[in-house]
Amino acid sequence: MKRVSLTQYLVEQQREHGRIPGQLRLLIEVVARACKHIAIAVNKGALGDVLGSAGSQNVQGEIQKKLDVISNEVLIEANEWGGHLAAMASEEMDSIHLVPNRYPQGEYLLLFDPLDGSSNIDVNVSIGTIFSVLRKIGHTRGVSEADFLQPGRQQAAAGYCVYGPQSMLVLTLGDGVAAFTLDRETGSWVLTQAGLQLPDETAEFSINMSNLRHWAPPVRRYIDECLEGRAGPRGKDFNMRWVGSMVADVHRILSRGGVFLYPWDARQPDQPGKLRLMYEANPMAFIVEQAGGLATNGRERILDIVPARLHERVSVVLGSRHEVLRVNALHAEGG
Ligand code: AHM
Ligand code: MG
Repeated sequence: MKRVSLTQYLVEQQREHGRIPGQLRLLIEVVARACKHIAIAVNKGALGDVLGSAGSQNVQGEIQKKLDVISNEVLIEANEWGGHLAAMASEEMDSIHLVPNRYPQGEYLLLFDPLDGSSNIDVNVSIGTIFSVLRKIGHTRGVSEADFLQPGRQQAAAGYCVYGPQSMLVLTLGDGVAAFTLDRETGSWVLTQAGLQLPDETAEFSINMSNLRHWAPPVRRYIDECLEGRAGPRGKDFNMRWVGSMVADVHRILSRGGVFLYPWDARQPDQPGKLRLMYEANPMAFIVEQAGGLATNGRERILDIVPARLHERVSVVLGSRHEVLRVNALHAEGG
């Protein structure tokens, strides 16, 4: 079988469809290379002294793991000098990171969750990196946080890497979804699936059931209906999976269908949810929609939300169409 590398895929996309500007192509290649370095660090585990806590806290008050900090540094260093970026923002940094003056400034803004699924790092369960790419609007040299506050539908690209039994890169440039597997011997990302589509119908949901008593009525009702199985209103038995790494849960859903929920809950009533709009929800929503699925906060499309803040949180319901529509309908009825 002819092997198509990520580089070749991007060159062909650019040549055939004229879709990928040179800076965007470079950006994707640089992010993919950084993810390869993160994958290597993840694989070393205790042998590379990368497990455990870094002894610091991030802007959301969460304890940072060593791999959170290492992955953030790898992404920043890789992306600073190429001339493709104006600035970066990360779940692990309080404010935006400008490209230093000594480098040329590019047209794009890069946002990332450098190491998603932090609670799974030390237990050898799949974790990942999530990224989102926006265009900088306006041509002045200065960049501010306000430049980042664009709705997710304006993303130029989005992707994630999952560091699991295989390391995989899943990417959208706004025209479908492609998946690449890291060939550890050659160090190259090889195209292993193009035109990923998730099934409309599913019988598998993904939610942290331990929070059941804190959910709002529409979410409770949706899960109750699933749990009632064949005898209930849905007329079929559902299975459940919850890895606790969004990348791994979303990757499973892209691979075989399903619905993922991280809804608002009463533990933090003032927060719209746990997951972050700009680093987690938007890129995953873009990928899922490009694969034929839906992504909402129960009421509105995630990609239409206009962010007010960089570290804004959001409720997330995404995956196979029919399930997301059912959750939305229950919200519209008020549960
Ligand atoms: P992180 O970016 O700090 O790892 O947090 C996000 C993660 C998601 O990957 C996952 O879906 C969720 O948090 C799991 O949360 P919980 O432990 O509450 O089930
Ligand atoms: Mg995360």
